[in-house]
Amino acid sequence: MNAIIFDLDGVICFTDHYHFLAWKQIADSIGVYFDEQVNDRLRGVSRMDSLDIILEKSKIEYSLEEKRILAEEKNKRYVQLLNHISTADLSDEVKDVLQELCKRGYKLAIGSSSKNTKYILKQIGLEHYFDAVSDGTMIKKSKPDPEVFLKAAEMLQERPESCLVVEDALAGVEAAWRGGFFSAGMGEAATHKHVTFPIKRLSDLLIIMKE
Ligand code: GL1
Ligand code: MG
Repeated sequence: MNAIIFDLDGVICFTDHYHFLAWKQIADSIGVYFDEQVNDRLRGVSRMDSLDIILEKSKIEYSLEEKRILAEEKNKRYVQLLNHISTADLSDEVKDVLQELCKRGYKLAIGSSSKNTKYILKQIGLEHYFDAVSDGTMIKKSKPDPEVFLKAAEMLQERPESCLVVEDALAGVEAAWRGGFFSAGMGEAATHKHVTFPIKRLSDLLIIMKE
């Protein structure tokens, strides 16, 4: 393998809770039940697809325009929460693993469904760190479709079979598998039947990826 493509939310940084808080405020405002279990299904899924999952529990049908307004409102709240993150939110483990993999000669990329990817990378001080950043602003279909990872591989000028995708979401491992990538899955993603390497923590990558 020549390259590693990292998911962002839940792998490089812990923005998951902010997504949860922002979606929870929206769900509460329209009286729709929302909890951590529903939130787990949103991992790796685009903003509009996430909203559709939340609205499964709604008794009311929302028009496309109403949904656009709700999604925009969620994003406004999420971005407000993101204002509080900084380089202090980049863990030592993530920093050390990225540095070591870079030293070992691997190309490093981001493959995230989030349209806020560039902003988050800037906030945590990784704006110029990756060889490629493929995100929600560049794709038509979010995970479990492999588009975001295929785009990253293309930017890196690598074939999928030369890349490892690192994920915390089932939809992310599914996308990696569909695209012909190897995958390392942590948390729930470690349980996917097609995950190549189930891992406990990010530093396990240093065992998998040779020096
Ligand atoms: C979107 C969704 C989130 C989450 C991320 C992927 O982020 O809204 O719920 O699934 O994609 O990690 P964003 O709103 O930042 O584009
Ligand atoms: Mg994730």
